[in-house]
Amino acid sequence: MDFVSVIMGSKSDYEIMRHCLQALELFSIPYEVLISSAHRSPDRTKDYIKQAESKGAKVFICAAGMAAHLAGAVCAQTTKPVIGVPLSGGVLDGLDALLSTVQMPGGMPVACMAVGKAGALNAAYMAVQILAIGDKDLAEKLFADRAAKVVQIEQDSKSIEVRLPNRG
Ligand code: RP5
Repeated sequence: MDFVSVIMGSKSDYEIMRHCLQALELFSIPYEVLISSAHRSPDRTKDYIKQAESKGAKVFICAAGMAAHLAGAVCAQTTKPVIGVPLSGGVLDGLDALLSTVQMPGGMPVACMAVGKAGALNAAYMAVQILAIGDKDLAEKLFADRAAKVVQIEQDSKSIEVRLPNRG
């Protein structure tokens, strides 16, 4: 079965990454989620990638903070798309994780999302968009989600809107 694999470097990352899981659930995307670290459990991370690929993982989402090498370490083990989510938490407040995730060497891509909650959410959307390339029903769900956002913006605006009359 095709699924998305979500890996985070520590249990302390879960509070933010649950937003990613909720978004995958919104689109009824099967996923696996687990904790594995590039630094603290490198063998577990490497072994898992092979297992996940053999089970049908199509996209990997990797979230980590501080010296965030998880997405890069996973990229080294697979040619499936790897989406990185840099998380804040250290004294550099996510800038460390952002640079560690985004600055991959040529030929070894990680799609780096925003730092924190927006990045967690966007990682799920990016994975859904990748899967939707070959899935018309999923693509329709994405269009519907965008249309709902337009309606939401209009409703939110109406609740606070002040507009002056047009001139002339
Ligand atoms: C990273 O170090 C983890 O992804 C986490 O964001 C950060 C701190 O981990 P803990 O010390 O909270 O376990 O590897």
